[in-house]
Amino acid sequence: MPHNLTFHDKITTIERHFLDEQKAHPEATGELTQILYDLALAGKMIASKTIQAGLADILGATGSRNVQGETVQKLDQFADETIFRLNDHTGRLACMASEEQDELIPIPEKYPKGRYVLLYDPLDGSSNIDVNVSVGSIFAIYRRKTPEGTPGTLEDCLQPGRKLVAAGYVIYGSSTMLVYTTGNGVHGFTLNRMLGEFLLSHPNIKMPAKPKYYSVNQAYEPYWSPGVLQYVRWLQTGENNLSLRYIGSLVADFHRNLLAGGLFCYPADRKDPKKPGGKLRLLYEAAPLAFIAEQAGGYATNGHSGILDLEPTKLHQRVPLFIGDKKLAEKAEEYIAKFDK
Ligand code: P6P
Repeated sequence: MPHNLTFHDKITTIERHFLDEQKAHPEATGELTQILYDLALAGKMIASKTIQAGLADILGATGSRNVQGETVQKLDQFADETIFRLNDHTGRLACMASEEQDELIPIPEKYPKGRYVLLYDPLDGSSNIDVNVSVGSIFAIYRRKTPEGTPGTLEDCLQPGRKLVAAGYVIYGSSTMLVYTTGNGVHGFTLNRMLGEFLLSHPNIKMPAKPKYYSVNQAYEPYWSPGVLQYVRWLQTGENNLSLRYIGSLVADFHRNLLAGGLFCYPADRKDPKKPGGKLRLLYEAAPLAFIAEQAGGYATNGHSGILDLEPTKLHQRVPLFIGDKKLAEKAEEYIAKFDK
């Protein structure tokens, strides 16, 4: 039986869930609901391609033409274009930003500009696809700050996570799931491929009180600060009784820790001088996942302060990330404050 569902529970589609949630906000225009619905549709479209990824070699490698004569795209390019094309013409967005695009993505001149801003990582961990490891899409939605009807600007994108109106991810794994929050709890939906419907399978997700895992790339140990090293050593003690699980795919690691209880960290390291602040991105990776983590009873920090309180300055800025179990994440701030002068 799926997680915490019993036989007689009603069947709720994601559309029905979005509409029920919208009822709780009488002032809602339905625009945010529609954006979420379009992102669920994007998830279905990307899922349909990820399950064929392994066949690219047979059906045609990236950039070549497959047996149907279609040009085979890199999956992350396909995911990026799918999310853009589902949202560029709807009149619900002022602008977008994607991990795949260096600059802010304007809404084409011919289309109306809306009240929201969508930031997304279309396919995080795409290098894992070739070895059949779960990957995911991550999205963050803000209300615009600049005047309605005008093209969105960087100011609309560079907002702290506290201002998020919605955040979520789609994980393409043994099953396809969409997990999201609008600040009223975290809810998970599993894709029924036969119906093409996301069905509510994980209502009101809360991180278990007793965490089971910690996730970090131990190979970077020689490049960590003293505080991070002491913190990870503490995670490994019998006091925490944790197992190490590290998939190397952020959404997969985060999702496992969300459901089973655990702490994921990608600390700053001295390994790559170009990435002194860790590898992961603030706007469309750390902040949306931090919103979900906090709504599920967890916490996310850069080792000094809450991820959701950080004021972004650049679209693709990186940030050290300790996210998941609240007590374990808070401890990272203690160790770094104590050992990193
Ligand atoms: P490393 C995947 O490339 C990714 O961006 C995240 O999904 C993942 O958590 C991280 O990088 C893994 O990085 O340096 O441990 O291989």
